[in-house]
Amino acid sequence: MQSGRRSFLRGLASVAGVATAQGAQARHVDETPQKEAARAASPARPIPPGQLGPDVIPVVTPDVPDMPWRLEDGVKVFDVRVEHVRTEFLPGRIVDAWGINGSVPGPTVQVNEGDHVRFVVENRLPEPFSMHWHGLEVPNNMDGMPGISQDPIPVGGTFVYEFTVHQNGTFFYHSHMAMQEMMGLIGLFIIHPRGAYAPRVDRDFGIVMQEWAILPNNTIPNSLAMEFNWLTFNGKAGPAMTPMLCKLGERVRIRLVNLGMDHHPIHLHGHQFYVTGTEGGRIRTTAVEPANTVLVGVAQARDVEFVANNPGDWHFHCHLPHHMMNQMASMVGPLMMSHANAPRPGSMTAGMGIIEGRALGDAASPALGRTINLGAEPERAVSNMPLTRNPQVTFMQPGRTTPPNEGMVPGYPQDMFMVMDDMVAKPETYGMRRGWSGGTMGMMTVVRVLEPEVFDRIQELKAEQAREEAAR
Ligand SMILES: [Cu+2]
Repeated sequence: MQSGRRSFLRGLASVAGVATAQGAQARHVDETPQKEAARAASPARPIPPGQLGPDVIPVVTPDVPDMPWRLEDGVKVFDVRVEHVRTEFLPGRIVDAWGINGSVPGPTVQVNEGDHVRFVVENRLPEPFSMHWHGLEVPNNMDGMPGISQDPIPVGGTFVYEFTVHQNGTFFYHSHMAMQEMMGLIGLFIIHPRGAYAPRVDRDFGIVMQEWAILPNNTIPNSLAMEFNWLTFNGKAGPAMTPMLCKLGERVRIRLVNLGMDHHPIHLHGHQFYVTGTEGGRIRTTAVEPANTVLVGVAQARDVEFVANNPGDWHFHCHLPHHMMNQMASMVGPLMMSHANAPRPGSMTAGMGIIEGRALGDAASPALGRTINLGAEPERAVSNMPLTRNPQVTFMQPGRTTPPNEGMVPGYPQDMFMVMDDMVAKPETYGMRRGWSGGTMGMMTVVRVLEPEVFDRIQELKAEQAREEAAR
C-alpha cells in the first residue's frame, strides 16, 4: 500500500512538473481535484516580502483595491481608516455607506502564511468600533471583540492589532459591532499558502457579497431592515461589476465571502465546479464534490474552482430571485401610481410616505411596501413595475408603451428589462452581446471564457485606458 501510494503521488508530481513547463496551452483541461496530488510541499522558509510562494498568484478582487502595506523591521504594516464612504452601486446610484480606506467593501488584504502583520486601525466613525479577524487564530487580545477582548476603539482613537498568520485560505475582516456590518464594514483577508494548492490555478478572483435596504431617493442604508432591495458583489450591483475574464482552458478559482442577513446560493452557468475551500481553509481533496451552485451562508467563505472549458459569456450569480434585481420597490414615482392595481397614495410625494410631514409616518407606511423600511406592517398588495423609462429598453415593441395583452394575463406585471450596456461599458465588456446588461442585475456578474485573441485585445484596451487616465 505504502509504496503504491508513494508512486501514485510521485506520478502526479511529475505530471504537474511537465504541465508547468509546457506553459498555458491546454494545461489543466482534464484535471480534476480528485486527480490532484497532495498539497504542494510547504517549505518552512519565509517568502521574501513582496513575493508569493511558488506558483501562487495574487487574488484579483474586481472593483476593489488591495490594501497597501509597508515593511517595518520584517513586519507588514497596514494603515486602516474606518470611515464614512460615499460610493456608487451603479452609475448614478450613490450610496452613503461605511467602509475602509475609501472603499466599500474594504480593500483586500493579501499576505503569506507565516507573515507577521500589524494593522494600525483608526476609528473615524462617530461611534465606537473594533475590528475582528474572522477565522484567524490570533491571540485573544487581538480578536477584536468589544468588551470581552478589548475596549472598543473610541471615536478618533487608534488600536494596533498585531499577530502572525499561520493559516492559509480565504478569510475576512469586519466590524464586530453588528449594525456596523450592515453599513458595509467588511473586507477580504487572503492568506496565500507557502506553495500553490494543487492543481494550481491560472486566475484567482475574490468576491464579497453584501445586501442593502435603501429607500428610493435615499442614499443611506437602513441597517434595521430585514428585506433588501440592493444586492452587491464587491460593492457593485449588476451589471456594474467588472466581469471576470479568463482564457479558454484555464483553471479558475473564485473565492466567495458572505457577511449579511441572507444566505446566497451562487450559481455558475455552463460549467461544473468543485468547492475546494471554506472559511476554515482548504477542503481535503477526497472530500470535494462537483456542483454548479454553492450555498454561501452568513459568515461563511467558499472557494470554487473549475476549468473554463466552455467558451462564451456566462452568468455567475446568486440564485435567490429577489437577489437578481435592482432597486426592488413597490410604489415609486408617477408611473407606479398609474399602474398599481391596489389602493394607492395617488402621488409620488404620498407614495414616498410624505403624507403627514415625515417619511415614516404611520399613515403612509403601507406605501413603502415590502418591509423595506420601518412601519410597513399593514402592507398591501402592490405590483412590480419599471422604475424609469429607459431609452435603451428593448422589452416592448418600438412605438408601443403598453403591451397589447395588458390586462388579459393574470399576474402582470412581473419583470422588467433595462439595458444599460453603454452606462457600464469598459474594456472588460468588449465584444459582449448587445443587450447583455438587461439580464444582469443585483448579485449577478459574468465570467467570460475568451478565445486568446479576444482576451489579449481586452488587455490592450485596458492598457490604453490606463495611459489615457495617466495623461489626464
Ligand atoms: Cu442572494
